[in-house]
Amino acid sequence: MKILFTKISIIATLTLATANLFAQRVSPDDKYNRKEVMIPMRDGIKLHTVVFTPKKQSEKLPFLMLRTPYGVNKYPSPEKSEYVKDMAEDEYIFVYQDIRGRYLSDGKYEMQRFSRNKKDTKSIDEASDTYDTIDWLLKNIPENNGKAGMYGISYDGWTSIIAAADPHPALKAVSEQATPSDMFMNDDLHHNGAFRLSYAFEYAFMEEISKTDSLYQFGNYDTYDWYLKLGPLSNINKKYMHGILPSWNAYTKHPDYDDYWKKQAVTARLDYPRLAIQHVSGWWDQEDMVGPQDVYKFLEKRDTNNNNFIVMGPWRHGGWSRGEGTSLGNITFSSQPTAAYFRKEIQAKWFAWYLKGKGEGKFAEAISFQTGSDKWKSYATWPPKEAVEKNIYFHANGKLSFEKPSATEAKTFDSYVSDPAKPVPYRARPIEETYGPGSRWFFWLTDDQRFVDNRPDILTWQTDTLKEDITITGNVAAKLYAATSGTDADWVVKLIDVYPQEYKKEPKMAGYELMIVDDVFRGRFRKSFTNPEPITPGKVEEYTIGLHAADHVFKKGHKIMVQVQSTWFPIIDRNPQKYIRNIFDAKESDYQKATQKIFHSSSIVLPVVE
Ligand code: PG9
Repeated sequence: MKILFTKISIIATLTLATANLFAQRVSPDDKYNRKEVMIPMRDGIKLHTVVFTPKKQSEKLPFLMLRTPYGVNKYPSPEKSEYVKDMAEDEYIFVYQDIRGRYLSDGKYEMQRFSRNKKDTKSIDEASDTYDTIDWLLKNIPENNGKAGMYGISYDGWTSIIAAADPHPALKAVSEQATPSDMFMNDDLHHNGAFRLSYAFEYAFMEEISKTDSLYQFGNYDTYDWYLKLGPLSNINKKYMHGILPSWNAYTKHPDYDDYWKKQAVTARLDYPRLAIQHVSGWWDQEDMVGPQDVYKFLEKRDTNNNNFIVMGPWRHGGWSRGEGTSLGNITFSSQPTAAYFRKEIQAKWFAWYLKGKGEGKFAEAISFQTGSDKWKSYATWPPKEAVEKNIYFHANGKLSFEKPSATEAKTFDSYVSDPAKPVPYRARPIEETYGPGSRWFFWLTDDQRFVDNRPDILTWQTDTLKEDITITGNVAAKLYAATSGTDADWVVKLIDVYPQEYKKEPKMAGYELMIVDDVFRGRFRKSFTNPEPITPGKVEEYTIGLHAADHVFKKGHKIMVQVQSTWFPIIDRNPQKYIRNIFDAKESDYQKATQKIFHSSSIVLPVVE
């Protein structure tokens, strides 16, 4: 333990020093002046803030603010940042702030801090810190026009939407991009109650071991191996962390959907869109794909003033912020610069209208880059009403078709043995540390699924070659009829676009198996996420698994494929397959093999647009 603490304190010291080393040097050709200020909050804590104002300013300008746990000294003059350079040309006062307790800000950091008790006037939260910052900026940076906007990706998207939940009156527009919404149901930490082990552990370490980002030193490049050797989850604390990561400790105490998760959810903190809100989501976002769609949906029901918008594109987590966006992993989008288009034509125009009144102010309710056809689309509602639900069924002999199975066939099944000692890797090994050197984490959702084709613990169904295009736009769900010999089970379902075996357009893509939507469901939560229940061995149960939204064309000549499996490691922890009240308390001997049966009455419910 002593050795551990010494190692950790070295990391902490090193990273604090490097935070300053990375401080962006100011260059004489910058178009913006830069100043660093410590802004006092209502409880006296000061937050480190960098303010960029144009050297030549033609009019009073709005603030555009980003609040982050990841350190702000790295940001260059705005015209040199790919993410905001289009907006920098339009001129704004750019504000970057280290949130409380991170990098050069004072105070104590709490990951995704809960909302304060407003009756206690001294209490604080991220919304009050934003409020106090805007108040200070309005009074102390004279070149402003009295308006502020916020934007940011992921944690920075979350700080933006949380500010919108309890906004300063000057806050007029928020573009939340890839915010997590509900960490038990979706996004970084769990999916449908299944725990995202590698992400949760590595992220808690990265953020909580010191004031600046630090990677865990696994000493094993293939973390698949490390996590398998770890054994039961309790070994994280027993062998390595010894209770020093507050978030990890909280995860171990809240294995079900209790108030801890319910209160943390963004939608529990929002009421209606009091200001203009844009939600941005990537179809292959490996961290927070669902968050923006969830928050959009919640606010849309209460959006009487047409203040709520959504943009979805073919991006990984934050993929719209840099590069052209003509490709992702192995997938190309017909030479279309989707990310550059977003930044210039969507993001910049949206803020110009809401913060400066410039432009026409006409924005589609939902903008989506439809994959497969590779076309930008606008929709009056999201999901569009035109889509019709159609079931595609899992038949015997691996056939997938829109034809309903007969009553006799529906009673038959395919089966596999799921062994927690040999879990299916979620991406081809080596599985590098999530944010470690050479990590392929960022693209894994677009990986070719042929890497698991020959495993005996995966079932596959596929259609004949499609004779015409099939377009799906909206939410996809799996309806599984499944039984297990155990008392708990995970069900992973992937909907895959199989490219033709001969693909002259791009030969390296011949036969490629591209996941379009996918997710996991932890069986114990089939009746309630709050009160889990064991599964009766052998009993056929119905599982409805939301696979989330897609806007995709399965092209003529392609095939549609479905895969089902029960492990997805180490992104999802191993289900012991024996019901243990709290899986964080499971012993190694609790992990057992199970025989899984998937009945031919199962299907995927597709939102088909004719
Ligand atoms: N996905 C990261 C995160 C956001 C919010 C909470 C925890 C993790 C991120 O990219 O910021």
